[in-house]
Amino acid sequence: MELKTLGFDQWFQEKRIEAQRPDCTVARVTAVYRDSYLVRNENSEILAEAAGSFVYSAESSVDLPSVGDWALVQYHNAETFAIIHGLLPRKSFLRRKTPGKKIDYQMIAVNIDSALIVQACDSDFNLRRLERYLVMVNEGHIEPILLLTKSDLVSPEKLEERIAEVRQANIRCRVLPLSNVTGFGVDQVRQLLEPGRTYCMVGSSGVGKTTLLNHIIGRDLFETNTVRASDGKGRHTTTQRQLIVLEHGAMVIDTPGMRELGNIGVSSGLEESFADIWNLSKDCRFTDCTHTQEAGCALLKAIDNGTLRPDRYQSYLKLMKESEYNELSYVEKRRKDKTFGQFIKTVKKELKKKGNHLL
Ligand SMILES: Nc1nc2c(ncn2[C@@H]2O[C@H](COP(=O)(O)OP(=O)(O)OP(=O)(O)O)[C@@H](O)[C@H]2O)c(=O)[nH]1
Ligand SMILES: [Mg+2]
Ligand SMILES: [Zn+2]
Repeated sequence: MELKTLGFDQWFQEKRIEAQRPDCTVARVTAVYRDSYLVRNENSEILAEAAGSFVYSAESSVDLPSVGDWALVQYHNAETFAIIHGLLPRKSFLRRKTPGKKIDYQMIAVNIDSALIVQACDSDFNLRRLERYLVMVNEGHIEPILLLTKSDLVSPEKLEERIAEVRQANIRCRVLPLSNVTGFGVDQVRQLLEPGRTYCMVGSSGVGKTTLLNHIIGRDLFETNTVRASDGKGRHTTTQRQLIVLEHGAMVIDTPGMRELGNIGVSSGLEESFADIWNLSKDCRFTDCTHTQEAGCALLKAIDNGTLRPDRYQSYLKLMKESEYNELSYVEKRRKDKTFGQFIKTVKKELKKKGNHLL
């Protein structure tokens, strides 16, 4: 196998030269464990550890190796073990904000060409969640593809309806319906995966990501999430992100289902995901229009005359608000949080005065 087959193209070749580490070779990170990694090159896939100096120079966890990274490594012990000394710049990334107040990101995977956003056609289907995924994917400079699984659980009419809903929301990515039970659509997914390109599956737990991957591989390589009859709880749910190379050369990263995406903290992805609204807003009278009450707001006007759907407008505003908060500087955030803290204090005081001793 050549490095090219693993996605090492001209772009990475240049970055490798710029890195000026002739003492290292390159290998792709295929899995991340607590203190170690799996790295793969043209010959093997072996365990690796990060060099202390490299770990200490990292400013945050985002700078440490992620699944999909191209690492600068040195091989030891007859090439059975490797040390990672650095990373090549990333071409694209999938990240999400970690839950909690602190503005911190968690890398899901990097150097992805296309994201396979997986939603089931049954009750899991949710346009708002889909929009969030699209923002995340667009922000990371990745092509989105929507896979609608479990088509066997809905009528053909319902399936058509789902796809129509996606189109009505102005989502223009490729949409592929499929069923892991009947096999419908699985071949189309297989054909879509091109050799040398990296795909990352994202979506809620239980939508059938791992089942699809097993289906594509042609055997049950990975354990899937079966629901126990006794307590209704799932098991064998994916806990690890892993990059696997398919027989015909495409690479797929399976990820554990995400419970929630958290705040998105971006606006670049918003601009692309809501291109229709973005373009409309250029016609607002005021450049700092908040699109909520201003006279001459093009969005409000579009809702009035029926060219903009109110639910799409609402989710845009909601995501916009989250991203604006995230783009405040640290000091501004502290101030906002402090004001909120003071507000809580005042409320507590008031309640105390009224004789509520629970506080
Ligand atoms: N009816 C139906 N069931 C499916 C389909 N695809 C997967 N399932 C079932 O859904 C359950 C969950 O599938 P998984 O592949 O483990 O889901 P996952 O997305 O990998 O879940 P996490 O690893 O938790 O993120 C399993 O019981 C599958 O058999 C489908 O197309 N139709
Ligand atoms: Mg899984
Ligand atoms: Zn406006």
